[in-house]
Formats: sequence, structure tokens, C-alpha cells
Amino acid sequence: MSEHDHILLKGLRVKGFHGVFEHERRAGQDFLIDVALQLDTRPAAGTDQLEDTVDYGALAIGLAEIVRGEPVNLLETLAERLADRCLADQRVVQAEVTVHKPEAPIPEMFSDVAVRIRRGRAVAVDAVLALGSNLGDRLATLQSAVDALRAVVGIEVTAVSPVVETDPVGGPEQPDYLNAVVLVRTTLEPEVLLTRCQRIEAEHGRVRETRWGPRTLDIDLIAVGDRRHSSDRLELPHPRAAERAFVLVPWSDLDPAAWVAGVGSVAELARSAPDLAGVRRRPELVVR
Ligand code: A4P
Ligand code: MG
Repeated sequence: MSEHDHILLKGLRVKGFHGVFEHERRAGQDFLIDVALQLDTRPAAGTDQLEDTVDYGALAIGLAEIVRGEPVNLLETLAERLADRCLADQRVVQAEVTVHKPEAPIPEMFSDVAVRIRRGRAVAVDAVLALGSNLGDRLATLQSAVDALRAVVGIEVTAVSPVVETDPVGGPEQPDYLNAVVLVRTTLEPEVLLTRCQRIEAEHGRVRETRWGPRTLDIDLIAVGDRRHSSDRLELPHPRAAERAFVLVPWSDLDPAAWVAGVGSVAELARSAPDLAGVRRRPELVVR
């Protein structure tokens, strides 16, 4: 694993003009910068070529230009700019930046003051969500849910399946469902994604009374990249998805080549799902 590989640059000393006081902006003072870049060093070790790693000489010059450059009020702002510069190299997975200001205008004896931040590259993965509704204006609810997903920071809706109408599976006597599958790209951690989806359910009047009971809106996480996850809140991949035609049919209509990781082809699983006979395509019902 590369999570233990770092390139460290310590004590880069550069005069800058940052600070909230007029005299700091005029006279300037030394700032000391430490950075720790997390990246995989094996490609460079394999070729022994500088171009296969982050050139710390060039990095130091780039960071120094920022410290010498446009003055800002806060160490926080300066640290953020330096971290952005570190992450501009796509190979850097995470950057820890410490900005020291040992001559800061503090009216007491002190040896150093510093701000340290750690910034990572957000990794986006594809996720599959299954939506269901069997109370109220079902189609309007599905559309509104997709719009709400689009509005979440960290979620990009990439495709929405055709809508199917389905006999209820399990639970008490209840109305038929409309189901659809939504593909998203997300930088959210799976548990955070679940929390966002549950908030959208709640905003659409979801109340949890009986398991598998009727609901205005259900949003299930079917898969998040190839993540395996098991906690009291979240099981990934969804443990029942591979046997439910109300998920598999719209999913394979949208993406005929889709796979349930470690299980099989979505289209094939759909054909053998026990509830297949209860799934009716409704092409006139469209969620955008
Ligand atoms: N949870 C664990 N893993 C997940 C996951 N991957 N995605 C937890 C979403 N939630 C997950 O879910 C119960 C708990 O599961 C949550 O608190 C969550 O933390 P819920 O939505 O509160 O209740 P539920 O939906 O009734 O239970 P469950 O077990 O998720 O049921 P399913 O499997 O979603 O089935 N028939 C048709 N035709 N169409 C449907 O859409 N849906 C269901 C619900 C039953 N029958 C249906 C349909
Ligand atoms: Mg659910």
C-alpha cells in the first residue's frame, strides 16, 4: 500500500507579507513551511526516473512563489493555497501542510505559532441507487427525489432508468410500487451517502412503521463502487438486490451490461428473479 509513502519537505523558509496588521504587510517576515505529500513512490522506484515522482525542487519553488506572492490575512488561507499547489500534481493523494509564523505579532514570549491542515483528493466512484414509491403521487415523488439527489454536493446523477410498476414483494397488503434505478457519481463516503438518501426520504414524507411496509419513498444503496461494507446502518452491496426484479429490471434496461459484483449479470439475474412476473414496464412514465 502506498498510504505509508511520503515525500517530506521541512523548514522551507520564505519571506512573505501576510497578516492582518499594516506593519506585517509593509515589513514582511519569515514563514516556515513543512509539507508531507502522500503518494505511491513505487513507480519512481521502479524506473529510477525523476519524471515518475514529484520533483521536490520544483515543488519548493512553487510553494515559495505562493508565500512570496499575494498577501493574505490568515495562515489558514495561505495553508489552503499551498495544499492546493501540492494536490495540483495528480499523483499526490493527500497533502499535509504546516505554516509556521515564528515572528507573529503576539505580545508574549513564544517560540512558534503554526496552522496545520491535511487535504485529500476526493475520489469519485459510481454508485447504483434503487428508488421505490407506493404511496401518494408516485411518479412525482420519484422525479422530486432525483432532483433532490442532483442538488446534493458530492453527488452527480449520471443516468435514470425507465420506470417499472411492480407488485409489492414481502410485507403487508399494500399498493403497487413504481421503481427506478439511478446511477450517480459520488465523492461521498457510503455512510454519508446513506444519510443524504435518508434525509431525502424524510423530506418526502417517509415514515418507518413496518419493515417492507408501504412508503412514499425508499432509496436503497445497491452498490457504491466495489466497496464492501457492513455496519448496523449499511450493508454493501445491498444483500437482497441480486434477487429482486423490481431493482434488476430497470437497472438492466438502463445498463444491459451491468454486473452485481461477485454474483453475476444483472440482466440474467433479472430473468430468474422470483418476482419477475410482477414487474411491468411503463414507458409512458418518465423520470428525467
Ligand atoms: N440498510 C442497510 N443496508 C442498506 C442499503 N444498502 N441501502 C439499512 C439502504 N439501507 C440499508 O431500511 C431498513 C434499514 O436498512 C435502514 O435503516 C438502513 O440503515 P428501510 O428503508 O428503513 O426499511 P425497508 O426499506 O422497509 O427495509 P429494507 O430491508 O431496506 O427493505 P428493502 O429490501 O428495501 O425492501 N416491493 C416492490 N415491488 N418494490 C419495492 O421497492 N421495497 C421493499 C423494501 C419491499 N418490497 C418492495 C419494495
Ligand atoms: Mg430501504
